[in-house]
Amino acid sequence: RSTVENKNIVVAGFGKSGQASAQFLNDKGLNFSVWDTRQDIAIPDWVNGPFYAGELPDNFWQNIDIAIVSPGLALSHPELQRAVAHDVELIGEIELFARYNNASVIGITGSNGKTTVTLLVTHILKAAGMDAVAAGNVGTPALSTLNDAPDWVVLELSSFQLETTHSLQLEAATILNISDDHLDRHKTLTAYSDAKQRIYNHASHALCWREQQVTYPLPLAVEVTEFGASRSDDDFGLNDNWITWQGEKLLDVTRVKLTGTHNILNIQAAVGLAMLAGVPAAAAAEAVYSFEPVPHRCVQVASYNDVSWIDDSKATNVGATLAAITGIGAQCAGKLILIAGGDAKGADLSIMRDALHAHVDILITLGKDGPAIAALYPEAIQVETMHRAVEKAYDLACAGDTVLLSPACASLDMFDNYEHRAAVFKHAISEVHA
Ligand code: UMA
Ligand code: ADP
Repeated sequence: RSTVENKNIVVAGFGKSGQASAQFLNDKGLNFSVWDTRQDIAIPDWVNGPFYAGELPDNFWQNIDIAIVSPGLALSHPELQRAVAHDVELIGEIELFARYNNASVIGITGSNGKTTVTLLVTHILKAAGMDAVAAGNVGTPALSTLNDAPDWVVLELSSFQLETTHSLQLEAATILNISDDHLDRHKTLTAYSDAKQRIYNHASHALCWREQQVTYPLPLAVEVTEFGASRSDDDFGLNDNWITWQGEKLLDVTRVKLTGTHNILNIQAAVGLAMLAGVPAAAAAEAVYSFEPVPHRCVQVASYNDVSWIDDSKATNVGATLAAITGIGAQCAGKLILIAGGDAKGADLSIMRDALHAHVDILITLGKDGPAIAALYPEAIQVETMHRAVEKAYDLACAGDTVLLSPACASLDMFDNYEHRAAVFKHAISEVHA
């Protein structure tokens, strides 16, 4: 395995991954410098090496061998292009982890469902008595798992992380699904999907969605297990509210706390990954019943006058919102009132048109790309603030209706992040009801 000893290293980007990388190099007694594009970044005492905030000096890259690049920094950044021209090796925090890790690793990527599946696999492994931790894009940098040396690391991997990962060995890996996301950075769906394909480069086994060819390894050199929400005698299938394994009933969907067809796929993938880690199928299925839904992903947060308020603030792309409106639209007895909008990150929103017409009774839009969503639907109500959106929904909802916040967009045009957006939504509900 190639390591980073005796190299001139720069940590590029000083967010969570950059700080974890710097801490790791510090602990190893290695020299490094740090660069962040933000001028106003706070520099902690423990960083001994040079710290560059904002502009880099001329000829900076001349003596650098490796840059550990944060996922938030685009590889197309002019400074990183300059680095490439100077033959600097660009790797990410995940690649650094891969070069020093001894645990068995499961890798999960996809446009939607990564966090849910990552936490569900970890839950199943732990329930089976295994020493497992969740890390990666889910929030805990992968490098921070090296100290405790667990037997298993369940890694959520974003396309940005995969772009700079080269040698990660995975016992099992999945691309759950692919839909438009992050096109502001990746530019084309092919480039985005190619980044995701990198997860299979050194994987022993792949879990793929039967209905989406792009989730399969290309070339098909890896052993594949398939999942899908339709009848099948092969691998995972769905039959009368039962998830089946090789045609036999395995898991009763009505006993699970997660809702929606998309979560059936997530459960199949998670159970499949856990089985590949050695958990017997029946034990994996049993553990799923006790898994609590992850906040901000299609979770009911209030219920007044028989109106149900659902927080799906983590729906930051069109695929997630389509899953929510088709799943909830099919179940909901009364009207479905959708609150959507924010920053669409360059996605083609028009693919939502048919589903909006089929499942949504009232559409309320807000944010930067609110008008583009409103244009898909006659008589959409456009508002300026979340409070106004909630007020409108409250006035229009009757007993039996559902109000769903599922923005199909990132939150950064109006909020700090999707958790903040959810908090403002919840606060507004309690205010209008008071
Ligand atoms: N930034 C700069 N200049 C820099 C470096 C960063 O402006 O030099 C900005 C970025 O544009 C971004 C922010 O700082 O707005 C944070 O970026 P970062 O690369 O420093 O990110 P980290 O704090 O290291 O967090 C990253 C992941 N963030 C991103 O991919 C943007 C976190 O995923 C992840 O939990 C963490 O590593 C640990 O692995 C977050 C995320 O939003 C949840 N991921 C995207 C998503 O899920 O859609 C991909
Ligand atoms: P990620 O980590 O990939 O963003 P999450 O589990 O955090 O995935 O879910 C993000 C959003 O996607 C939520 O709105 C959730 O309801 C939705 N979602 C989860 N799984 C799927 C899926 N398999 N297909 C479509 N949407 C999904």
